[in-house]
Amino acid sequence: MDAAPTATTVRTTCAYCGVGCGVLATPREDGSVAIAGDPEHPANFGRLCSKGSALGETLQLEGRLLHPAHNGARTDWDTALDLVARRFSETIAAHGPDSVAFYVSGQLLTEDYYVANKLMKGFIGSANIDTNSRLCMASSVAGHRRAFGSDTVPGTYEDLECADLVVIVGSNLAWCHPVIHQRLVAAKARRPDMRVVVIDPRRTMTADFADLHLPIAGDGDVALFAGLLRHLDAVGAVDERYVAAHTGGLVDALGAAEALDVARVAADTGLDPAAIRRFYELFAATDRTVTVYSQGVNQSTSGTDKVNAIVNCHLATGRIGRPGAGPFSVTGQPNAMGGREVGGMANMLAAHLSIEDAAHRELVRRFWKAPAVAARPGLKAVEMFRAVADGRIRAIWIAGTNPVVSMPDADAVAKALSACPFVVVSDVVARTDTLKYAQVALPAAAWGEKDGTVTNSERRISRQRSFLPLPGEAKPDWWMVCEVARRMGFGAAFAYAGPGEIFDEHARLSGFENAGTRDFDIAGLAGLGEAGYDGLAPTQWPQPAGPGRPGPRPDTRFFAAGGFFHADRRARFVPTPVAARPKTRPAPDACSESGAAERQGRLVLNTGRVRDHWHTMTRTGLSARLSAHIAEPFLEIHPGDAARLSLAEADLARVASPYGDALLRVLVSDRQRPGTVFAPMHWTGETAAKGRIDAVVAPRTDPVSGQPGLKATDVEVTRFPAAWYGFAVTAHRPETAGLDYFALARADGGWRMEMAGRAELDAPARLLERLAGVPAEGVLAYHDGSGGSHRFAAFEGDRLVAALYLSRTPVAVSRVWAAGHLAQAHAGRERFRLLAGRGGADRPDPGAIVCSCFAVGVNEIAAAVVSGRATSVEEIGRLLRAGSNCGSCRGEIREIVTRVALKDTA
Ligand SMILES: Nc1nc2c(c(=O)[nH]1)N[C@H]1C(S)=C(S)[C@@H](COP(=O)(O)OP(=O)(O)OC[C@H]3O[C@@H](n4cnc5c(=O)[nH]c(N)nc54)[C@H](O)[C@@H]3O)O[C@H]1N2
Ligand SMILES: Nc1nc2c(c(=O)[nH]1)N[C@H]1C(S)=C(S)[C@@H](COP(=O)(O)OP(=O)(O)OC[C@H]3O[C@@H](n4cnc5c(=O)[nH]c(N)nc54)[C@H](O)[C@@H]3O)O[C@H]1N2
Ligand code: SF4
Ligand SMILES: [Mo]
Repeated sequence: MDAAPTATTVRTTCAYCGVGCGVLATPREDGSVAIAGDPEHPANFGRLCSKGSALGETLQLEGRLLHPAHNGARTDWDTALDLVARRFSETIAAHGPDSVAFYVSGQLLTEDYYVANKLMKGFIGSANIDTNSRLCMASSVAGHRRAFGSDTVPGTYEDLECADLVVIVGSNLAWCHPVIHQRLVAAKARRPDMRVVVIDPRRTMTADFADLHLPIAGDGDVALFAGLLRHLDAVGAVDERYVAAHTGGLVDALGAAEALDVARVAADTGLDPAAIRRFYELFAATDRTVTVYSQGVNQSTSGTDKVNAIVNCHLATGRIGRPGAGPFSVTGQPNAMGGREVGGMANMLAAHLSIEDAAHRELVRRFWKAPAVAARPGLKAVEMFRAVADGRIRAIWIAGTNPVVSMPDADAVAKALSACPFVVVSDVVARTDTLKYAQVALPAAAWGEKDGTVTNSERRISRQRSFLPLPGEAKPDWWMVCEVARRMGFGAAFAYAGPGEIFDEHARLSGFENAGTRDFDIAGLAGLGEAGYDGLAPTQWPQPAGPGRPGPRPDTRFFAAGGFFHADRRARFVPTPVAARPKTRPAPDACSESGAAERQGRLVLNTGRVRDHWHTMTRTGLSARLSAHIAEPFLEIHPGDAARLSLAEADLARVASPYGDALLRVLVSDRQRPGTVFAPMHWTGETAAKGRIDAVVAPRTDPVSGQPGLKATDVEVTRFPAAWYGFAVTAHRPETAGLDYFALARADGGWRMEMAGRAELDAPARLLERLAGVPAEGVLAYHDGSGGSHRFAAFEGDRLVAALYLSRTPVAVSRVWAAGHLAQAHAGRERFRLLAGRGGADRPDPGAIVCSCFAVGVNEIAAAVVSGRATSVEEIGRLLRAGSNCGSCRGEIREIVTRVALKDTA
């Protein structure tokens, strides 16, 4: 927000999503760091979203893991590394190489990932290395490989800007890839003829901006796109020349789609036939079409078929690899792509080589001078943790991921780890749900401290550079892996002086005996030397060795003129069978069996993300600003379903499946499809009593990719019968033990917490003492005995230490207003206002925060519209600044402005 580059400014890349925005980080003398978008980075040209702009607020050392530990006691690096090496070696000696495993992450840097994969596949001789990318990108990888013969993303971000039609499938771009979304919004403003179609069961913020929203029944995508293929053929939109020259298998794919006329597609997708027709006609008529997709496609038991159903339509029309045309899988994590490049998944080999191919294995073995390369694929994430549970895997090292929160059937993952003979976890924070099960905890260098490369969704390799010293005894992940490798007797192959040398080897391997046979070739980036690596500018691959290297190439796209990576250089159409049953049941019918089931509370659980939190919140949870947008885990439910289940707004609901249960705040919303509910994936055992939604999610996987279907679990939803509800703000982290329900978040100057209990509170005043450690005596109190309402405020000098609001119904106090008091001094009168639970006319309640950059709330925006001072998003920006920095909230502001304006005229 406030950072003009200075001599100490470091160019780096955002820690969060796969957009891979360039960041300028400027450490200041007071220890803080100013953050700004890098105007020269081709992913963002200076833009940042709310999470990126708040990076500076997540760099504090409080809560960091700073020393190695063994069974909870501090130890030194030598002891810890010796122990890890010894236990892994002993386990391998006794039970074979497949008895050990690594579970890593798309948040590791390419260099970390490369050495972990090399150690497991080349030197331990097992392929039991898998990653959270299995939960994220595996279906896209599998779909690409089936169609293209390689895991290639053909296009670039620019394609979205020059397309005439952008189809967004199962992707909440506005919240999850905000800078790509902003580029798209800007392009549509320049070229209003551009059309945007969003296919998502929920009406998301992304759908709000679309010309056409198709609220598809969950997992209806295969039918929708197979039906589209049939339509393209029927109306003569197939590019016969491209199909004949560069592909194979169209006839079979059309055969599989034969029955899918619009009526049948409507039945399978729950969509209006007229809307389906409109989409099909638009697609058929628009040459420059890009189809963007992410987790609504990948995280499904038919995920790989969904990918191929989409890709089929682009191959049939020859719309691939040309400006403004192509299928585009956008990646989630900052280095999801780098992980794929180094082959860090159980069914891949390094450098986009294939583990099933004996010649490829031999090539890698020679290049690495490895004793043996794993001869068959290893266990994929879900299967890997099952193997931990049943004792096939007896030692596991988890790095850069929090599976006790993020894996489906997460309670089973916790149980497996608690029974595993040896668990190593490297992380940057000291308290995570997974670290609880670690015998050995290894402190990793965090963003801003570590150094290496990441690859974004459009194949662009960028440097993450350090601008802070390593705190405590933290070390980069690549160093830990190499030290363990050395102690296991493989020192010669892991003797790197730094990440630059690892990158160099990775680049050389990509070009080794390649000669155009593999898509991933960055041999042109080998031999950069230390200075060249340090200064490496963002570079898209491929970058083969040769004249003029490295640098921008005339065409950074793939496949416009064929050249696929199957042996015959042709692409394959993959016939996609229609999913057996859409996951969203038809609207309840009083006479049918399913109607009866729904009345009993059975719904389909969809899960995903919110705008301002990142995954398990170990970093975004540190920022009060980001936590203010959504501070509590919730269950979004359609008004019809809510009424049927007697759930009111702000009630608490229990969501249960045969795997486990969660307790969430009810959010009634017509954005939700009837018959389905949505919950965020972010809350953990650290931040909520029962907010880990993956405890509920079924571990069913796609048969090809092994990716779990995280967006479709049959659940039962019931009202949690709370006897009391509470809200507290506290200056210190409150005690949460013994609470049936809590959700804890940072606030400016302290914490804020929602609470509820099943049993009556017999001594409300004691609760404040338990939570905040303040003696009940000397606390300001207000009781309305008949209504069961109690309010307390405790001060130290003129500072508020804790305020607590209790009620028999969900507490109505303004959260933002109450939390705002932690950072203020309080004179006498102000103290009583705290008990009243609302501000005077001089301090109106801003309402829930919409713009996190400038902390502007919904009430302030609405008031500006009502008073006539603003009638558009732009005017709100000029008046209140809201939406004028990162722009992530502009969709929400637009909605508020429209809603209030409509009410005003009604
Ligand atoms: N704010 C924020 N941004 C992030 C992240 C984050 O944690 N927070 N994480 C990053 C990561 S790792 C990832 S993978 C990406 C994920 O980015 P997205 O894929 O955009 O995010 P999700 O919210 O998981 O899911 C996207 C949408 O899929 C829809 N969906 C569910 N089922 C179906 C279906 O059957 N068909 C269709 N068509 N749609 C369906 C959901 O309703 C949801 O709106 O975001 C990245 N960016
Ligand atoms: N129900 C449901 N579940 C989901 C999803 C969903 O949509 N729905 N999405 C899935 C997807 S797409 C993803 S990507 C996963 C994400 O899930 P996770 O990967 O489990 O989530 P994170 O919170 O990103 O975990 C990263 C961990 O690594 C630590 N860390 C950060 N930087 C470093 C580092 O440099 N080194 C080391 N060693 N550690 C570091 C962090 O503190 C944190 O504990 O969740 C998956 N789970
Ligand atoms: S879009 Fe936001 S989270 Fe993603 S890389 Fe850019 S600034 Fe970071
Ligand atoms: Mo992801």
